[in-house]
Amino acid sequence: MKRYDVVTLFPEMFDAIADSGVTRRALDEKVWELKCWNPRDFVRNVHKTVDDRPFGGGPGMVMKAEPLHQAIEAARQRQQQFEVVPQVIYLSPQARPLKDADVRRLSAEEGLIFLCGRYEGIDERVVQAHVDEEVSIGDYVLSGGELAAMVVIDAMVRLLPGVLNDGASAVEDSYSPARHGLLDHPHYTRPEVWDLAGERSVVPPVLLSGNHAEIAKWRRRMALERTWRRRPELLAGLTLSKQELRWLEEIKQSHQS
Ligand code: 9WO
Repeated sequence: MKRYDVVTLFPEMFDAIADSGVTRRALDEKVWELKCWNPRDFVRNVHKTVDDRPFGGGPGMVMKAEPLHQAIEAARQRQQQFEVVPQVIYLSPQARPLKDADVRRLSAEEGLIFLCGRYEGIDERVVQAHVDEEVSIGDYVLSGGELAAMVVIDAMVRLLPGVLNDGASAVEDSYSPARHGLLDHPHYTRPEVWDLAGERSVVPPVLLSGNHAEIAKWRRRMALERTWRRRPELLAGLTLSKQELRWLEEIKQSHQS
């Protein structure tokens, strides 16, 4: 079982992954566990102050070091019971954005502690003392690290054995865009003909043909076309087959006309 501890002023936010979808089912099946620690619970004074004004002046507030330190230590102690020595991850826009390879690397860890900041950030001495890795989910600022932590946890958990249904996970391994480096192909389901405001909207006939070799080729070609149109820079890192290079030429030709 993977063990994830989260240090956050807003533990209720994590109900979003604990109470819904495949992440919830995987929690029920003890594929992973989640324990939140609120720095506020480690403050002794009556006002439960977890933030203070920044040294040097300026707007906003900074999360105080001691409550964060106490919460991180509590999380470390819990993991130590299971003989896990967890890395501490700080969710921050001041980091290199996460890639699929990072998600796979982190999902291989037995336990992790996620540190979620709020306000203008956390006292830098906590980063120096505890943080092993800073992770960003993209170049934008959020109201706090919580949504980013949930993004990382969701992405890791779905990779764990038994989390996706068997068909899908088997397919994942050979077909995922991350593995083959292409974006996904389009998807269709019933009905074959959908009435959209009086217009007949149909499914590509090849998908109804029952010819699985042709279907696989169509999907691969659509994935290639989408990647070229939307994320052409992804193609640079790939080794394409002769067939795929032929398709790519056709795609470029048809784009010009
Ligand atoms: C910057 C800033 C500048 C001027 C005024 C206020 C400001 N707040 C911040 C800021 O970076 N706040 C962060 C809020 C402090 C750390 C936690 N917060 C956070 C994490 N926002 N966005 C993230 C995040 C994490 C991972 N990937 C993308 C965004």
